[in-house]
Amino acid sequence: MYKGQSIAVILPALNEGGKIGRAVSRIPRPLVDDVVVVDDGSSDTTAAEAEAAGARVLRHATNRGVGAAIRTGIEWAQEQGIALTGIMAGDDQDDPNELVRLAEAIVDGGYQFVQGSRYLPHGRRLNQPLSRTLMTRGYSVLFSIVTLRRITDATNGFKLFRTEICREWPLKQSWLDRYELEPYLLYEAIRRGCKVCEVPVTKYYPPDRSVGYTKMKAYRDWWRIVRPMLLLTVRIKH
Ligand SMILES: Nc1nc2c(ncn2[C@@H]2O[C@H](COP(=O)(O)OP(=O)(O)OP(=O)(O)O)[C@@H](O)[C@H]2O)c(=O)[nH]1
Ligand SMILES: [Mg+2]
Repeated sequence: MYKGQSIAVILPALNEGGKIGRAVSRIPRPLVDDVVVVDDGSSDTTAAEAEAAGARVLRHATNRGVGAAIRTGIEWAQEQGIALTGIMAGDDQDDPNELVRLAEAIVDGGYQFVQGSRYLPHGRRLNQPLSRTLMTRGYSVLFSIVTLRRITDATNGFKLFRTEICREWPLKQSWLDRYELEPYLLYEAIRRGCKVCEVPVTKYYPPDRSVGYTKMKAYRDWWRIVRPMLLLTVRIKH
């Protein structure tokens, strides 16, 4: 709860055993009222670890994709009447203590959708591979051109928004089931004239390169991130 506004944070997770417990337990309470892990058909200890760390776990029996998992979380927050919904990485790459900055921007600053940015002044990225820097920077330039709005970190998964803003948006489309949903949310927030801002946050990558940090497959999943802005801009999708 921040100044009387309830907050739920959704962590989509696929086989994040060894990481999800820490990601959940670092989330500050009582700032956050509900931590919701959406376990998307994991075959490891993700659900048990998340529960033991104090999360509410919503389970998909089989893998449906990160977008489908986030959608499940958003629907849950809408049903519960939660004021502010956040999304964070289930692989422990964000700093939950920075959530308060996002809440301030909404409750004190009057914004409706707040996107975390590792590239704003005071934002940080630790151990980030060069390939990630090139891709996330390049993507954000393209995103800024098509939305006519300067966005420095359009692929950052750390965000907080007023739950109500997307109640009427067509989120249930199956083409949004994987990596498409998150950029879709940002694009729609801008296109529909919501008050959108970025705030500086930190993104962590494991210093040891042998520890996996991503479920993304090159090309296939990058196309999934790119396609919402292209297809919405040329109005092939809505
Ligand atoms: N529920 C669900 N979560 C997924 C799926 N694929 C990935 N995730 C989760 O989404 C979160 C982010 O996924 P990553 O692939 O690491 O992508 P990212 O952290 O946004 O970006 P990078 O680490 O820079 O690649 C993690 O918590 C993953 O477990 C999926 O199919 N279903
Ligand atoms: Mg990751």
